[in-house]
Amino acid sequence: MPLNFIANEAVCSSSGQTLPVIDPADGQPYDTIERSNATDVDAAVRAARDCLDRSWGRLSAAERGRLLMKLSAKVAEHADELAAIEQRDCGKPVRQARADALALVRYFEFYAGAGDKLHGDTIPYLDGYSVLTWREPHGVTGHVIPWNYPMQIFGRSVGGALAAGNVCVVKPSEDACLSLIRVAELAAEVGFPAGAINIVTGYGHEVGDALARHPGIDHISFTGSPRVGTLIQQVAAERHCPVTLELGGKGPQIVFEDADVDAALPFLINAIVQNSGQTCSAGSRLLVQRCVYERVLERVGHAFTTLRAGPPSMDLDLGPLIRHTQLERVRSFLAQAQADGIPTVAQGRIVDEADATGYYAAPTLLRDVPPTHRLAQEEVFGPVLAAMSFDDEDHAVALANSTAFGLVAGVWTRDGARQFRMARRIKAGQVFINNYGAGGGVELPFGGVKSSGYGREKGFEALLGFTTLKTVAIRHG
Ligand code: TXE
Repeated sequence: MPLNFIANEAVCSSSGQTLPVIDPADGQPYDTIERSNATDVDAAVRAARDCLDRSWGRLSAAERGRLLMKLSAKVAEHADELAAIEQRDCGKPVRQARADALALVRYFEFYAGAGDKLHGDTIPYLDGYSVLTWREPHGVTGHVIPWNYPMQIFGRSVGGALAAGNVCVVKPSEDACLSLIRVAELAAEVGFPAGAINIVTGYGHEVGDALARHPGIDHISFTGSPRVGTLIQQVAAERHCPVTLELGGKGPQIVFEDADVDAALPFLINAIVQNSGQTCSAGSRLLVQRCVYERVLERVGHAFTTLRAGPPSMDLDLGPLIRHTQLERVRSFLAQAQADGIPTVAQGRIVDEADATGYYAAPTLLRDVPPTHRLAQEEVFGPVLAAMSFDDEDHAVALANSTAFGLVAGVWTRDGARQFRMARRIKAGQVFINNYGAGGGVELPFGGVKSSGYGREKGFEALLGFTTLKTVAIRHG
């Protein structure tokens, strides 16, 4: 029965109500979380502000970094425990859950060493003046986190915010809260002051909305659907609160005729299979040059037939999807494909050991998907790969840029000049050449253009987003 975590204490919600925690592997409830509301958000924001004023805001960047490093080490000690929690809560295969825990370790480590490298400039100005800029924290930052990579997204968002000198109020997804509550407990154990990290659980339209509206929140980081991103942006705009939005994508994986297909294959598969396709940076469109289209589809199709979905504990290629509605969503895309005559090239299988009541989807490769079809335009957020062919570079660029999204793209070609041209012409926040980093790379700035959102997380760039710049002009004498 994990409770909210406010000011380093486990507390019940003011409503006294709870929500069930469902195991995606069998659809059964096995725990509860608090169903919080605006009153609980207010308590968390007050605790955070108090911490900022009395404690966190008085620490040097080096002292904050030391605490983050301790937390990194503590999370590493508890990686198996956290992975086990995440495995059950999100339905992640063992390897994925463990990779997520280790990514969290790495985020805290990275930001522990980064906070004291943030500095401003001195700017030449009029005679008799000294002008300098300071990087200051926003203050109390709000973090609305989804269910697909709770630990990773917490690490990249909260890690950066804390390192930059902010204190945090976190609203995890109602579908995946448990690991983050445990991480907040670990933070308290290593000496984070009360109020530096606060977790308030519950529904988005109750807790998330209250967080976005709260006048004590100075910056909001949101990762989730474009629909909710728009809502948060609107609410935040009313009080001119800055937001960072990461709203998903429709990543193209582009294979030219000179590509090393042997090298590409595992990346092409992993980019859509990782976390059962529930990845914002998933490579969900496969664009292949026409002259090698059949050959590449045959290879990818064969690989798909070997994929297996099953119980997370079996550590197969895929676990279940997060919840029933997500499975329904994937099924509706596949039904539409069938109704519209889009051919299925290959499917993986769901193993017999998988519970019939679990939320399993077989990985599916579709071909000749019309570029304007929903399957080529909308984020399925499941293990469905939409293949289509292109004639030349211009055509590949046009297809790659033809969706509302622009988060991540992959390009496979041996031609060095083309690598650069493609990297320049693709409208996305990240372009991978001869690799595809679905979600990876703590050091690499990450975020989108167009409907994928704005602002950057990960890497040093994220730290800048968690600060505001103050210009100080001193006239001497
Ligand atoms: O997202 P929501 P859902 C995409 C993906 C998926 C679709 C729907 O395509 O199929 O979104 O997923 C909180 N005010 N992504 O419905 O609702 C909510 O509680 C404030 C891509 O799960 O956007 C949760 O904590 N907050 C994505 C978070 O928003 C609100 C990851 C995300 O949930 C709110 C997840 C409100 N009014 C889904 N309503 C990615 N970019 O990785 C909900 N929330």
